[in-house]
Amino acid sequence: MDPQVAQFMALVKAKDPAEPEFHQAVQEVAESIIPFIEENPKYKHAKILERIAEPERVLIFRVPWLDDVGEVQVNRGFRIEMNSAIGPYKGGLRFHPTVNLGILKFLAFEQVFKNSLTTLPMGGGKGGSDFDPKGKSDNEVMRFCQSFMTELCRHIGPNTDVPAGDIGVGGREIGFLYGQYKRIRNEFAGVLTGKGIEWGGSLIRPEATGYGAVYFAEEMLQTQGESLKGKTCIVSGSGNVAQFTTEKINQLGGRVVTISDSTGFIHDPDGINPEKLAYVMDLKNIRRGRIKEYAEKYGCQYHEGERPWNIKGEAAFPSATENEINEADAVKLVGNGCKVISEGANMPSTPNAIGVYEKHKILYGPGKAANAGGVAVSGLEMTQNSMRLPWTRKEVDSRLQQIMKSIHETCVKYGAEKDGFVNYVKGANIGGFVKVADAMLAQGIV
Ligand code: NDP
Ligand code: 2IT
Repeated sequence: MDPQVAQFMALVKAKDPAEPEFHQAVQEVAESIIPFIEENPKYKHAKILERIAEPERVLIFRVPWLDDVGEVQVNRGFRIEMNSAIGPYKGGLRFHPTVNLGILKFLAFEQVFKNSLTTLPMGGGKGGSDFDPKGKSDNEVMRFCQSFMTELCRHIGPNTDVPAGDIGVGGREIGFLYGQYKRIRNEFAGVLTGKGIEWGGSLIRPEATGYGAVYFAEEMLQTQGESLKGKTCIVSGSGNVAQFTTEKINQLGGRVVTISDSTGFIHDPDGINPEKLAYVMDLKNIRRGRIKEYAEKYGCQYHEGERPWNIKGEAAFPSATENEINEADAVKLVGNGCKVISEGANMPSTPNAIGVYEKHKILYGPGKAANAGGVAVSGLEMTQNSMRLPWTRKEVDSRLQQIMKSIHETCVKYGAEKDGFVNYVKGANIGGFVKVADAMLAQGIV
């Protein structure tokens, strides 16, 4: 490791030794940014990187609620307000039993750079809870969301901090959270994004992360005169991002042969066509069942406890969770002829997996660039809320495509190497950094 990176990381780790995901996210950025700062000393003297790695504010709170049998349950709620240099804190809420401070800090840190890349005025934040929505009734989820918002509503606002969804937080949860905010504050405000279309939501927001990750893959492939048409695609996850990734790949003439959940993956060599995707959406969003049922319904293979990375395909869209592709998985993907990896999930590839992509010069779009379409359309939802005027599907989709194109251009601008290879990791990190860093310089030591 570069000695300056090692020195910086030693300080970060000494402060919060028990946050490995946060260290991982910070180190990846530091490896790109420290050489850049050496060439641009104004950032060094102002200790911009040191300040960016320290949240502006961290909120941790108790979330008590009553379950259906009348027993008291206690969860922990969090909101990390990471950086507000270029706009109000913005980022999702995650409800999953693995949630802890380190995971949310990694997500909030990534969000700062991602939001900057979108070109829209949004700072970075993230929050959530160790609450597990799986197996809970709608009423239990509602009571939990109401208790969570009863505390969170003191800290957020349309010009302060605007949460949205992430793992375990979709339309149902945003509805319950919004209802409680409105009741307590007596304000119909654009304080959350991912809202229902009847009450201030934006068309295309549910689709945006998946569509954006596919648009980004198309941009990367175009640099080599290729496209997704006719390509076999490996997708992980079967939630919001995986579903709309699959929908857009189908529309562009690709074939998705895998999807997964936390218990295993299905392999359907014929492809998950629109009819089968409608089944997945009903299974996951309405019936809240397991992906295994897909294999039973369509007579294809189900691989219990495995991830899909040993399946042959030319494009991969990890869309489940962090560190879901390790070095051995990356070797398998590359060995099977995978040419492009576009990350719908946040930090799904381990550092060693990224090393494999770089060694083989794979087109690799890291999450903070490739999945920025979700938060970008959240930004467009905020704009429409401010104007009190909704845009058409076509309008939002064309803006999303334009934003993904612009993120790609930024990555090329800062990440193109002498031999023409584009290092999208470096490009996204520096491209995301510059705007935030310049804003921080202008605003003084705050
Ligand atoms: P969902 O809750 O809708 O779906 C998550 C999917 O990933 C489910 O299939 C889930 O399986 C699976 N999964 C979750 N945790 C694990 C785990 N630990 N191991 C294996 N599988 C797991 O979430 P989203 O689709 O919204 O989010 C997916 C990823 O995309 C996350 O990394 C998120 O941070 C990222 N992302 C989301 C955005 C959004 O707008 N929603 C925007 C940008 C990034 P199961 O049902 O069994 O738990
Ligand atoms: O990781 C992410 O970018 C999200 N979960 C979406 C955040 C948002 O504010 O829409």
